[in-house]
Amino acid sequence: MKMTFRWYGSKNDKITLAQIRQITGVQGIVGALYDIPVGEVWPVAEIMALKQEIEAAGLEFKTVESVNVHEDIKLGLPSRDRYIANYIATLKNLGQAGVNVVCYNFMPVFDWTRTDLAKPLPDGSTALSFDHRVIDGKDPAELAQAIAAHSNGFVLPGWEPERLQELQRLFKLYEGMDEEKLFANLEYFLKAVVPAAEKLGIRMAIHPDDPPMSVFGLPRIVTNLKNLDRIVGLVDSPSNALAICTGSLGSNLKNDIPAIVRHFGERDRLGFMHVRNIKVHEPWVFNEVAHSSKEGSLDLYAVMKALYDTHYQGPLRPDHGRMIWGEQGMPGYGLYDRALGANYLLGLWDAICRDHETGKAGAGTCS
Ligand SMILES: [Mn+2]
Repeated sequence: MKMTFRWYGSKNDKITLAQIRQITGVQGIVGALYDIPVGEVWPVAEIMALKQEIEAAGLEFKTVESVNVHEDIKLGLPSRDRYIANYIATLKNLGQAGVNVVCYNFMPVFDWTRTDLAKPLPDGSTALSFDHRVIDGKDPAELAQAIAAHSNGFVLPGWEPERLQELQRLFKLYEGMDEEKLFANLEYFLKAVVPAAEKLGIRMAIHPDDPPMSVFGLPRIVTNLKNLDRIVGLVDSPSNALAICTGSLGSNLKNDIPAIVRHFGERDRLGFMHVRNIKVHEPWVFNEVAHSSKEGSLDLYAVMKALYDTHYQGPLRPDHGRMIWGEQGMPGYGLYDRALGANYLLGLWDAICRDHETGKAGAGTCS
């Protein structure tokens, strides 16, 4: 397991690489080019510049999150072939820079969805939260306004004001789209992209839908063990891998996260791990919490032990954190709580690895 930290680049992120370098145990940056429109090729010079900037700070750059999938690919429109060719060109450029994990998602229209970006917790911190009752009966534009009212000017990815005007057009295009059609479009994409990724030594890692449920009537398929199994079966290659996000999948308590990690770890289909905790109050009512297992509904020790037992050696990041100590910044992506989260997970890992040295942890891999 390699501890990594997501960074939005010197133009967009007020957290610096120098600060991240001082989080004990963090080895790598999870980065992306944020200024390239979805569907366009990432220029190799810009990728190299990002890599050099990260490496100059004493960190590695091997994991990209995300190369987003153009909506036409998810919709299965004839124009998808051009966007798939661009996607493969981007993978080639990333491969040249030594990137070996590319995270992506396949959620129609929206990326992750929350109904409150700054829900106050009892300790005075704030966290992202979701309550299906806020969404029920609302259209996306109404919800976007409601969220923007208490989000310090931040918007959810995919909910940018200029994009909301496009929503009507997109929703119209998705009319008649069901899970089976979306699966078929994912299959078409993977059959084109995975062989190219395999040649480049890149693992494609699909992120679960967040939350793993249909929102606004749009289908979602990256939701549970059965569907994840189906996805890795669409193309039989270690480059057709998963980014298991404990907080995304875990918001449905029917998903047994340590068992899911074990299942795909044993099959060598884990490409990337997002490890964080959430507190589920009732179905589809949850908020994010500190990483500690005692704080939430998920057993993160069991997750880390499953990674050890299945010899996971890929990247892992603490994913979202709360906003604590008065920090102002991008919801979910402050410095302090993610740093605490990384070190909580590293503490669990160190304890497992101490047992490994004395033979008490059973067979597993600690590197
Ligand atoms: Mn995640």
